[in-house]
Amino acid sequence: MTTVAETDPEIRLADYQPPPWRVRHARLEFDLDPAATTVTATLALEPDPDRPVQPLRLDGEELELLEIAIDGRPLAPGEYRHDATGLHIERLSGACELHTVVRIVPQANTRLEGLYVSRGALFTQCEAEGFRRITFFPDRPDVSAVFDVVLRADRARYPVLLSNGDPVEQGGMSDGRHFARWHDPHPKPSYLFALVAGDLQRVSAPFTTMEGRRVEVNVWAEAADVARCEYALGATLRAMEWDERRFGRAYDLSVFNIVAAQDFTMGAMENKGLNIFNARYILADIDTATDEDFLAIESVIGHEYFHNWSGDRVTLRDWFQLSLKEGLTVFRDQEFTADLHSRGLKRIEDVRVLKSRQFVEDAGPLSHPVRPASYREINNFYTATVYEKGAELVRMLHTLLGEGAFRRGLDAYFAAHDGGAATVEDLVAAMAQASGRDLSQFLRWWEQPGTPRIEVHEDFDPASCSYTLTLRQHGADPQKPLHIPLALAFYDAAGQRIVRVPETDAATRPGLIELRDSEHVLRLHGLAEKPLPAFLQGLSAPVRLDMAYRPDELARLAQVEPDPLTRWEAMQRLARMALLEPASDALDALLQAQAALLDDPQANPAFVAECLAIPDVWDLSSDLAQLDIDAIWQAREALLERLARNQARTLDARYWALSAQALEGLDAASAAARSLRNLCLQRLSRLPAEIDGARAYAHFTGANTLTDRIAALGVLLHRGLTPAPTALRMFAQRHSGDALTTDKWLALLASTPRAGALDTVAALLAGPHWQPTNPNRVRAVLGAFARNNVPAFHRADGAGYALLLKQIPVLDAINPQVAARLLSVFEHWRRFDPGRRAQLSRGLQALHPQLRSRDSHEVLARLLQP
Ligand code: B3K
Ligand code: ZN
Repeated sequence: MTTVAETDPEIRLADYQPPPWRVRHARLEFDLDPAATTVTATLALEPDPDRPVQPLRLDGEELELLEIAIDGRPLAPGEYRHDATGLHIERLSGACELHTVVRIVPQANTRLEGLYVSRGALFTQCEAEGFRRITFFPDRPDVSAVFDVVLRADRARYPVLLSNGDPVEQGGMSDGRHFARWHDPHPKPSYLFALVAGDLQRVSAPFTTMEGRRVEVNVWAEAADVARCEYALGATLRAMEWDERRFGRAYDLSVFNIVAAQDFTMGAMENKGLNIFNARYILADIDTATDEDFLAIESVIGHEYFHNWSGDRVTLRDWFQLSLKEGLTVFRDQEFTADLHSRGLKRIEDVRVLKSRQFVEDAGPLSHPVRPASYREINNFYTATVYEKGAELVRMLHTLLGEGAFRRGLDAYFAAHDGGAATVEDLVAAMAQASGRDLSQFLRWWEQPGTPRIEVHEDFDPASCSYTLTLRQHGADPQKPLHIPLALAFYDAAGQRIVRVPETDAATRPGLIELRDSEHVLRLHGLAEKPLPAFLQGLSAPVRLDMAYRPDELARLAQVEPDPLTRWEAMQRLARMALLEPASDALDALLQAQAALLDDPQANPAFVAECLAIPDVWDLSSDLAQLDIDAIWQAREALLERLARNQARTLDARYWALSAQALEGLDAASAAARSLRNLCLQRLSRLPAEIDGARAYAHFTGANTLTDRIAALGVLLHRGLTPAPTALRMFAQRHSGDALTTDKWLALLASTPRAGALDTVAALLAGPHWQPTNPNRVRAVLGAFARNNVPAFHRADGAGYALLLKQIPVLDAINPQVAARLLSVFEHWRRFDPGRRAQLSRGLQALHPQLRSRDSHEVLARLLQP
């Protein structure tokens, strides 16, 4: 069977053509109704003045065309063509005004792209190509227009009517409905358009920008949820203040609206002046959000707000440049969190995510450059590579240039492209200009897929007291080595830093050298003994370090390095060696190093918890050619048990010592105490002495935060302890009626790695909580099952795979983005053992005729490519 998706063309960066037609102004009128909304569009169109006038082609999907006129004259059927992808008008002589009226059906829109209904309210999601499901338009990021919008709707059902820009007018209508008029003075591409209509309430605060503009900041949600919006409102004000202070960027409208939607495919969306969020990144209080949730909310709020400049004021020439806004904005949100909280901990968290998601993505069939050269469905490229690796590329620029020149470069980039659509080259050119540096080789980072490897060889000659380091880089293209900022330090036997610049290098700044060639040799003289080298402090480049450290060297590094990330990395490497090279001395070194940290009352408990954590199965897998899932899982479980036995007394002592602080409140010190105390709880629960579950149950009932309640419930369920069913019942009752906290216990259940897990998941899918149209719910049940429940999902008989494979076509028909995302959990399959490989080969092939969307077809094709 040939589907539309299979015949869809590949879109190539090399084929980019500027738009033949621009839209100077767009006037949109919406008569809102969930069953039939009419959209009246009046577009002031202008042909590209530098080319002969081309035929007009406007994107449009699932639109019922009711009227069409040019300059007031209705078009006869022969004067235009309307097909499944849009509208074509062949003969136009020049600038004109196009009038169209279309009808759409928001309540039938389960894709959550375009205009849709969530719990009775109307929302839009237009990035990347959702606007074409609202009206006919050149739906591409390099066509920007000034928008005027009128919303008309029933006043009782939709008392709140929001769109982009500034509110102009609002009032009643003779037919009992009401209207609101919005004007956005900043030209924007269609993907940044938004509207919201619903029975919503808000929390609100004033903000005065550094330019003296008074802004009303509103966070909107359903009445029952509005009390949980205060934290998000505070986070918004912090983000606005920080972007002024750190990057000199001020807000540019009279209102800034943020709205929570319970049905939302991604995390949030940066529509100009009207950010729409997945409710999980807005709603929070001590009872319904964990410490992690609070940090994530602040970070996503910051991210979307920072897009106002890096994305909205300066947007993208084409979707290949996606990382130009996403990588830059992730870098900006990472810095926001680092400036407001702990820089060291934030870097550890970001590098953990980079390695466990992006390095893994790069190791499989979904690997692609930060700027892909081609795609079939752009929604498939909102990936860890575009976001997280993209942010690392911006971070490297910051490292190479330093804060001053980086800031000058960014200011120049915003000034030069304000109101326009830019490319990666534009950003790099601004940075080169501001710093006077040649960054042409650096551009290769956006082109080459894969995680580069730096292979290190040491040679110490005691006779001449000289030490030679040979660094070889192995990237995607041996002919085109990368420009790599490499932080490094050397330590002597006493743990003192050797402050000498290698003779062969003019370091950019102390401790930083730049690799530009495939091979780079460094020499140090006058050393009585071989120094201990440390590399990539702060992860100065997103590369793998291929260096044969001995376990005792890693343990020393974990002690002497001042950089928290490098200390954490040394501990992680040690754990990895203990798991994958059991014959080495790594286990003893790990036991000692962990014991020393656990016993150190001076160390920040949150840092200790990060260092004590053991890499998960996928972390461990990313550079293994073959994945023996059972063996890795068992080795990891055995190691955790060994650590628990070895640390039993200290774990118990710290558990009690941290209790008072952990039960204090939501401040950083209490959250840090909770993170280590919960690790102690998890580890202790592996001991035979804890088999009655008394400690975990007391932890659960004595908890005053969701963080502790969830941690204890997780332990009870995952260890299968006697009080588990009681605790689960209590938790579900306490939070019944709240979708986000329900997602949390469902995800815990689906992740529980115990016998019967598959029946549990099957029962969830058949039960009252299953809502395949709600992306959060799908992720809570199926996402958690596939990603976290290693023994059940990867059952040797293939039953776990079969369960997911059966759901994917169902989900694909509902929401292609959600289905395609879930499909990517199979990205490792070719490295599995022959039995699992055979099952998946059959299972994935069989999926082919059942899929409808371009999204899922593209992911499936890449998974199956030889
Ligand atoms: N730009 C949006 C993501 C849109 C996803 C479209 N499939 C959120 C963000 O990165 O800020
Ligand atoms: Zn973003």
